[in-house]
Amino acid sequence: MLTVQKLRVEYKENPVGLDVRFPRISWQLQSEKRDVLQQSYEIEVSAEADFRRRLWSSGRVYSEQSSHVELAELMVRSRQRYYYRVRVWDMEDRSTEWSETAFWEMGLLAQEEWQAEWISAPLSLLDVEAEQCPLLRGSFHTAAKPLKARMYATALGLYELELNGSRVGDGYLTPGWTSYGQRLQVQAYDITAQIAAGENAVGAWLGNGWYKGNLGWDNRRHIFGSRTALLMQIHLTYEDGSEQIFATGENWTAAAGPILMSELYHGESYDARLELSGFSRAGYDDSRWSRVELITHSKEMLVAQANVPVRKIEQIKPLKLLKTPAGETVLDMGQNMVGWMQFSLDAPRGRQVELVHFEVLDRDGNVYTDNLRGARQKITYIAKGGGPESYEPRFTFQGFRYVQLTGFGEEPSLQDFTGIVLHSDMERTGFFACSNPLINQLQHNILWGQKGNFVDVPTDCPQRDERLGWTGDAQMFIRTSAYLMNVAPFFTKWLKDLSADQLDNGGVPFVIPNVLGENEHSSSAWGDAAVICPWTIYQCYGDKRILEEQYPSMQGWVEYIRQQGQDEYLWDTGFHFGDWLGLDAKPDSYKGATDTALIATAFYAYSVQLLQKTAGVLGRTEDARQYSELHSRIKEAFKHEFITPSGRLSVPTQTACVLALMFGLVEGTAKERTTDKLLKLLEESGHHLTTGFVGTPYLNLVLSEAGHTDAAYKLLLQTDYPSWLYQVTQGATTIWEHWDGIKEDGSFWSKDMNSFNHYAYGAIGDFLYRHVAGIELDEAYPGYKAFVIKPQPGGGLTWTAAALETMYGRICSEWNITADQLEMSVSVPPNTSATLYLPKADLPRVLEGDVPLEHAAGVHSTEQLEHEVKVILGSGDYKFSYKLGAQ
Ligand code: RAM
Repeated sequence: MLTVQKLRVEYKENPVGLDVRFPRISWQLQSEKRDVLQQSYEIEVSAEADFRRRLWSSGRVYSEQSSHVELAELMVRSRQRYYYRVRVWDMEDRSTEWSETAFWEMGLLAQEEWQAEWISAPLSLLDVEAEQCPLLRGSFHTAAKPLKARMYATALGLYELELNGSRVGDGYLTPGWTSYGQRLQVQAYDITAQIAAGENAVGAWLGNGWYKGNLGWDNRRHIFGSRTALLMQIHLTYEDGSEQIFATGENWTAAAGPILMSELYHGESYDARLELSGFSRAGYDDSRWSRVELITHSKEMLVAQANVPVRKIEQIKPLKLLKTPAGETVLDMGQNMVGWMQFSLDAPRGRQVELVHFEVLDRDGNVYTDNLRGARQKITYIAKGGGPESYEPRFTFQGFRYVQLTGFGEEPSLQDFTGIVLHSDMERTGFFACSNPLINQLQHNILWGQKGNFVDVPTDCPQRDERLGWTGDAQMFIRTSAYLMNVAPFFTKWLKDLSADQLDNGGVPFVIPNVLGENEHSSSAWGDAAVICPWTIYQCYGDKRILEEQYPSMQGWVEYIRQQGQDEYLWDTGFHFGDWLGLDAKPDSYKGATDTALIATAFYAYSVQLLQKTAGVLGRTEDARQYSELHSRIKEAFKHEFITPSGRLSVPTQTACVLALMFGLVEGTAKERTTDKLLKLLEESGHHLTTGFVGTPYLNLVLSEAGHTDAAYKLLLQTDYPSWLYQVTQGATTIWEHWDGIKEDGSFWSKDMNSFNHYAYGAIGDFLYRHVAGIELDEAYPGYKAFVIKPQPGGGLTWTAAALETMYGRICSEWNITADQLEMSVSVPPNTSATLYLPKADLPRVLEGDVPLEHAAGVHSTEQLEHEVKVILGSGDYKFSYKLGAQ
């Protein structure tokens, strides 16, 4: 039975509040059968769930497309809900039933629809010096219970809303972080169930967040603005079709709340004695509250939330309570996590407790907070007394494994503490395990690096006074991140901010949103995020729209580079971070030894190549032609500048070799010599890497692509410094910023740049999925419409099991070696096909189930290659087995 499943609009299940004018629909097929392809589809859209009246129908469309089908003919209306369903036909012309009905709902599409005004608490109410946070309140009357009620809200700063005493929505750190001057997100909430007939009340908490709070390492604040404010509007629709709007305005009231201080880096101070309980309930007496002030602030930059919300994703209970040699009381969460602590206590009124969050104990086992630099990561809570009470913060988050407790008494109970993990609620898509437990821990650490640093924007780290959207780090990790989770909405949003913050001359700020100022922009390998990120999302999700939307930004970046030097084809000017934190750096420098002109020119070539491909995909033939020519010239210039006439790469570092190979800048003899040089350099360093941020992500890939998988495994499996597994053997639960964050003698690399949760080196995840498990894209069929499975067993691994949830469904690749026998399980989702390479296989000896390979259903073709058998597969679940050949 063929069925249509998992209906999505703009990657989301039944979203409310979209502002995408031409929403795109995706679905998946499910079938027990093999070799299933979609021959045609039909989509129906209706304003009613029972499809009594159709608003639009696609008719039967003969196409295999089942993701991102754009509804280009539907004229969407503000606040309208659209129900839709899909059916498809297979190649035998059999149709499915209609899918279950799904829906999406538009948000407020026009600025004129906003009746709400920006409201703010009078500053005189607050201890401004201390950054006290205000509460706001408004109430309204409804004659009857509405049929439908929606709330649209945003803030300057962060907000949390309550309606009639309960929280609105389950998103945190709303409205999220964008380039606030140009883009400010609005969240939409279905509040129908929360609205009562009669009196209703709305309460709001406001916090500083990214808008107004501390950002960056030099203690800057008020970067986007100096005053928090709320904008909120409720639309009520009654049974008779009439409507009522209730919005923020002058009749709202304000008061100082119990939050005495709240900062992303520093934590929160909360005096529970100042709670105004019941303030968001009807009938609350706010006669002692003050009138709000109306703020003049534009509404032009309002946009709907594009990303998935930050939510509470999981809970962690502390592993143990430690008493440090210095006498400190410390909780060990067992995992370097990002979020906050929830705790309860039974204490007399006025008792103050404190929690200081930090990542590692020092070599003596004491509290260590130096690497947090200026970030205090501290929660202060003053009890109201009178029975057990509990608390968790609102407008901050911490990066930590340990929590130092003060004021909880000698023996606090572990029961009273829970770690709440917060991050953007991205669907988990990738799963990887193998026979080596250290690699599995590495994979775990990569995943947790992503969790902790995908809190609405891709950050470098989540703990110190930084946590910024470093473009380089994002670019290095994006491919790995797209294996682990669905990151398409996440990067769609962030790239819009990148475009928004890009300079007029095409330069790309070091961090997005840009909080470092006008002059901090355009390092090679960092700015290239403008091109690499959209291209990667396109490849991994088949999302052509992101290329359309980012094209001016991608092109802007390339054209910027073009203007930089004397020579249009070489980038040998300006500031670059270089191979950041490379181990071949000079003492006291963060910049690895690789010539920055080589790095810059190599990335220039790569970005131009991707831009050329993008132009091709978008049908911009003339651009494609021009960029292809530019690419050849850059390649020529690279050769002229960095390769000697006899084919030797003139910059003898691991990273230089890696980039030249990865970006196809060396050919023939030069390619051979560069590969040999890389192997030699590795040998000289005892099969250890010296690469930094720029070289590391590609190191293992180029080795295995050049046929030296054994060398790649050797690097992967090293357990002494410097290596991925060194940190694992040191007990890491996330990826470190430095190869030697903690040295063998237990001392630290440094105190000012030593994050223990920095995902950049986690880019090795790419190698695990792509080469160890072998799940690889077919560039010509983006989104895994067709893909490759080419596992490369080695490194003493006896089995690997990996899976990837794609737009079409789940791809699986599992291999298992026992004695001289290899077994492989492979899943190919319906409506896709795969090219499988069975390593060391002898065609006549390969079975699928108990049938000879060539006779198995779903197998389209087979071919014996020198070291492997190549199989073209239609959809289905397969089990291959064979005796390993001698090759
Ligand atoms: C550090 C960041 C980041 C890196 C830049 C260059 O401050 O942590 O990881 O990209 O520097």
